[in-house]
Amino acid sequence: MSEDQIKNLETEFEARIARDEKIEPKDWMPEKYRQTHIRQMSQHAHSEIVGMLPEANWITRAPTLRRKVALLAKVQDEAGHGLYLYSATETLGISREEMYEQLHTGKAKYSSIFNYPTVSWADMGTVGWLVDGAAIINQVPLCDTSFGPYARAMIRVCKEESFHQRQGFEIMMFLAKGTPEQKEMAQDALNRWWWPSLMMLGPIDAESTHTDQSMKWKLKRKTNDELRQKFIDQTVPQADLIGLTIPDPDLKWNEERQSYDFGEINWDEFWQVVKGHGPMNKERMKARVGAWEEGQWVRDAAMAHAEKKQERKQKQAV
Ligand code: BYC
Repeated sequence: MSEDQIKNLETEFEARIARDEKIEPKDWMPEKYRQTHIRQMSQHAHSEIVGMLPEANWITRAPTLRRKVALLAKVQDEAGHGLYLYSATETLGISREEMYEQLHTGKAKYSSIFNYPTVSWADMGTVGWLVDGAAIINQVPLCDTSFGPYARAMIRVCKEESFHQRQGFEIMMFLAKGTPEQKEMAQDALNRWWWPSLMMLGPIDAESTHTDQSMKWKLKRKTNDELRQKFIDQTVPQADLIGLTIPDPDLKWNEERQSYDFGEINWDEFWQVVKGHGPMNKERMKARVGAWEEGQWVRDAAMAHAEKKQERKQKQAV
């Protein structure tokens, strides 16, 4: 293709983005657009899959049958989100094996938040309330992202996440109005998960390497700082409602901005976790790599069965 032809394609592509048209897998797209979508979407898929682990930790110890059923269903939903997202990413020309390999070798990231341990039942409340809560704030704008398969996957994912957020909040509400020990457990979980939940929305805009270009391509519809502020403004009244205290002495309503001012986030901790030095990074990777290796016989069996089926079909045809 000549340079002029590529320029024309680029101009037409930018015009389609400006008209808010969806870009579909077989449409022409700049290579960087394709690559940055593979990066973000596969990391999103990995987060859903690794994100099953902290909650799976409590399925056998859920306090009632109702809680166990709800938690099981939630963890299954997360698996479904991961599978949608892997499929959507495959439409960009990368195989699932390659994506897994990138995760297992540390080339691809997954959300920092899943490198923290879930040490009490109340953590099931904070994961649903805060982690799914932050995820919804991040993902609702993604329903309007420019790449069709990603936008469509997000619509269903958001509906399910919103249910997850409510089930987490309900756990917290219940504990907060329970015995003093239960309330203390809820407060302790909030103290541990608050700051990592703010970090989950990504580095401050000034340090975010991808935001500018991703906003231009309408991959991202809001910046990391905008999303973080929205999450804080939405969540503080919820904590007030159930009588829990956000662990930030600098948190204060700003009348002029009609938003909360908040304290300093420990970005050093965030980067340490992203670089693999969080409390649970090693364990999370061990679990995922182990699942991949132990599942080899299932993949082999499925392939052998498919080959036999194909052979039989060919024999019948002659
Ligand atoms: N953790 O330029 P930036 C769920 C990386 S799961 C680790 O701002 P971007 C759930 C970033 O990748 C939902 N790394 O990046 C599941 C980049 O490094 P690379 C998870 C992070 O992409 C189970 C570098 O830092 N949601 O809900 O413009 C149970 C610079 O950052 C993080 C998604 O995945 C992080 N937190 O913006 C319960 C949403 N933040 O790639 C719940 C989709 C940043 O250059 N993703 N980095 O090596 C996004 O919206 C965006 O990718 C982000 C980051 C806002 C996360």
